[in-house]
Amino acid sequence: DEDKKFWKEEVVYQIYPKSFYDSNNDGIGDIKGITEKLDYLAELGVTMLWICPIFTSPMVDNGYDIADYKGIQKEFGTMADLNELIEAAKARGIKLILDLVVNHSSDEHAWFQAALADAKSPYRDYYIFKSGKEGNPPNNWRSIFGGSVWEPVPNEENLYYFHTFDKRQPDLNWENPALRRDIYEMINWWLSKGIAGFRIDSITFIKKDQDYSDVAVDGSDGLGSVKEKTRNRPGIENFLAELNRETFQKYECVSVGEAPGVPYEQYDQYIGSDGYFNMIFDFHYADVDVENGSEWFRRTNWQPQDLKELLFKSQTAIQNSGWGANFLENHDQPRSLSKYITDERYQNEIGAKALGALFFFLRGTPFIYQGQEIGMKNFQRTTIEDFNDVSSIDNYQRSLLEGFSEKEALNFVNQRSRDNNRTPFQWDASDKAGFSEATPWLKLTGDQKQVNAADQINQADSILTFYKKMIQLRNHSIYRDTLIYGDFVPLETADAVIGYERVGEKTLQIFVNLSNQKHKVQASGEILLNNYPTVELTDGTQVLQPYQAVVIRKGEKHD
Ligand code: TEU
Ligand code: CA
Repeated sequence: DEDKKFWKEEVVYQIYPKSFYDSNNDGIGDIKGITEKLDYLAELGVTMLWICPIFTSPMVDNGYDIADYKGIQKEFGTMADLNELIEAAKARGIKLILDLVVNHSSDEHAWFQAALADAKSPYRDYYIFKSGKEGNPPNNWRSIFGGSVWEPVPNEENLYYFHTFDKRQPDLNWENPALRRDIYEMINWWLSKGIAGFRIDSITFIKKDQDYSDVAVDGSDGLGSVKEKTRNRPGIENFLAELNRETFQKYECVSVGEAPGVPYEQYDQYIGSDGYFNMIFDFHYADVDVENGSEWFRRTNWQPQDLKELLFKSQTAIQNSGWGANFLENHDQPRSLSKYITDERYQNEIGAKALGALFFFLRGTPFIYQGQEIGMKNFQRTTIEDFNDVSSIDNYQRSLLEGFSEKEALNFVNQRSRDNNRTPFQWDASDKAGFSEATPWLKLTGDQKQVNAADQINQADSILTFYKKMIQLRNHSIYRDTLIYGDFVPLETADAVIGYERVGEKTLQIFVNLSNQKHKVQASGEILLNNYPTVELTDGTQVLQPYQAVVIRKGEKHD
């Protein structure tokens, strides 16, 4: 069948290597640490790992600032360690995808160093340099991590270089064919090494409007968002089509685009049969709690039905065009339990399983972020000093600049900080949570006595066991074909209940009550998964308890 693809059948697990497992007790997670935990991952049932950047880097943005695309960052290990991981994973039927960060490099990359050292170097055109205007930067664009996108070039009069993210992440100049050739060569080098593919970082930012003209000011810093002029801009189609043609298309691999800012009308171009990528992440629903994904103080008062509408819109659009990458969490998002379960009393097994069922059975490839499967939560920090993430520090400062108090600013950052999801994985209840014997690079949440993998492994009703059951149901049961390839059909329910069907050879129904009130739903049939011990049954009507989630085989119960 034309539509069958290996990457549709995977269950992906995302690893933030710095925080997964520390094999040599220096307080920093590493590649050997992943290899040591492969049995845990195989037991869970995941079939593919996405590992965040492990390449040589000064770690300003924890590896999203790459100084050498073909080197391994020393605290993560060596190329031999990576080869060993690839082999050991393969032996367990687990594939590996790596993170491809090609919108920008580190300022320590040899290309950028050569560009700075000599105005006549061919590498100058690998980056974006421009002259200032009357002693000011070339324009008023605000970088995503705060401040101007323009950084003065040392020792050169009135010259600036461009960065969409941090000033230590200079953007690569995709207008230059020589740069593009070098990037493709590097990608093919990795794909030839036997990795299964890539998650492609910030890829919608590679085309900049060439007029470099000012945007409307939208903050007290006198700047306006860079996104307007650099995210999914006209002309990007040529770069993305060429990237696909010169690299991914030549391999039996998977390409997962991080593609914020693409309207649904353009999903055909991105994920259609000749699309640039096999699948992309859709952020429309993930940003339900904030107006603007990178300015956390612009919060919304979202309700479950808002999430439902966004999710249904997303699923419908993706179904019309191609395939999607489904997620609740990643290394840029807060913990889903803290974000989506608004009644704190249910930020527990009940809430975690409800969210699991909600996202895991959507049409698309599910991505589980490390710690999600044991119900890890946000960590409230009491001082800005305890944050590591560059964008958290920027959002704190911008909140102050916009007139919020220190307390409010800290609140915003605590709610949305990327450090929420970057705390070390909680392997057990011990002092250092079994992550390391040393003090971890980022503070532990401290709740490892309540939330840890060791306690959940042998517990029949744990969150971890529920995740195992979900994976079993999707990939190893008689419902496999329906859950992977079946259609997505939204159901009419009470506002606070999200209900949908997967319709294939069989029909399954998923109902999730996202409120602390009871709600009735029209459903009958065999219950395959349930986050409560029981369910009230009354003639085709089920009463869902607060945050109850059920997966039902539609129809009469039969053996
Ligand atoms: O993120 C891209 C991106 O658009 C981010 O601005 C995202 O919206 C933001 O982090 C939310 O606060 C990718 C990576 O996932 C992120 O970790 C990197 O910092 C960023 O690119 C730069 O490489
Ligand atoms: Ca280590």
